[in-house]
Amino acid sequence: MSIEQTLILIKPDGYARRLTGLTIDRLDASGLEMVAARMVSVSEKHAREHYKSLSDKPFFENLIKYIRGEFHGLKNHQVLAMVYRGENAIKAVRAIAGATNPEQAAAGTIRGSFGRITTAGQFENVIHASSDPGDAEREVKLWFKPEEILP
Ligand code: IDP
Ligand code: MG
Repeated sequence: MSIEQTLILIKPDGYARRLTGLTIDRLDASGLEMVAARMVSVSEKHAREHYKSLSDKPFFENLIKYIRGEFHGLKNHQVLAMVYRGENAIKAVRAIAGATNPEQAAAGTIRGSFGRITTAGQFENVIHASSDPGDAEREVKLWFKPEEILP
């Protein structure tokens, strides 16, 4: 067991469909602790940096549009970014989120209950959650300054 921090984003579909409260409720019920939260207007550069490991994927350009709210009419490009901390937080939050592909995500997970694949093939899956300790460290640093995170 180790105490970890993990980055969570409420993606534009989650924001637009008013799933922010429900998502936080599920995260809080896990017993993990919210240690940072901030509404972020996601720039093109920031989006590309966040998803840089996927830049060679065929869905990359649409992924950048998706995370910047361009498919949901979000003119402020807003995303709620949060850091949760606790024992095995990375895996725990991934379990609450469910599989990447909403059609394969287990019933009762956030993505299984509320995700969808659009007719254009975009996975809209409500929430981002860091996938491993390396990603979590990089992503927490990308979205938050150290002083914005509770000690
Ligand atoms: P993750 O969000 O579960 O960690 P990643 O493989 O890191 O999944 O992909 C990042 C995001 O890119 C996904 O959450 C989803 O929105 C989108 N995505 C991933 N794979 C596909 C795909 O095959 N088609 C369309 N969109 C995808
Ligand atoms: Mg990922």
